[in-house]
Amino acid sequence: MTTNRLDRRAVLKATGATLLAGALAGCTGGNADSGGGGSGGSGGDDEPFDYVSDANGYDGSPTDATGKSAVTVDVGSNNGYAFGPAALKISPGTTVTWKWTGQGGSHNVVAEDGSFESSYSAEAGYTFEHTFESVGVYDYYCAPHESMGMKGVVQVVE
Ligand SMILES: [Cu+2]
Repeated sequence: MTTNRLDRRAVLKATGATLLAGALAGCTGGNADSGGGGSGGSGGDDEPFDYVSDANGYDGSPTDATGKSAVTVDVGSNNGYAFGPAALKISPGTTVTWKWTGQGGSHNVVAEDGSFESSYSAEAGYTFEHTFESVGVYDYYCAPHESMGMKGVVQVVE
């Protein structure tokens, strides 16, 4: 049993190294002088949650809140450096309210595509909201903690 546990840890370590190598490769990949935008774009519909695959608190499946008019996401959940839930599925017209827990210091909420951005706050109870009108996948992160895995995604589906 002890052996199995050690094996599992070894596998996890190896996986982490592979992910890191992939991320570094991705960075240098942008040097290609093809002139055009990346063929991958902002991620296909087939893998809308790729962005949060390494996000803190993401358990592999999004929270389904489709059909609700309002949803709340904790800012600073888990160990303080996570969005809770990290992945959310909603319907068009839903208002998402990010609510600061007060854990983990100063956070903000920044959309990758620039469609929304909050101020910084470290205060419990601080809120920021955005209403998602259009179908799509909206990746976002906390600027000071993005590299630590404080990332989230909202998928808007009909
Ligand atoms: Cu943060």
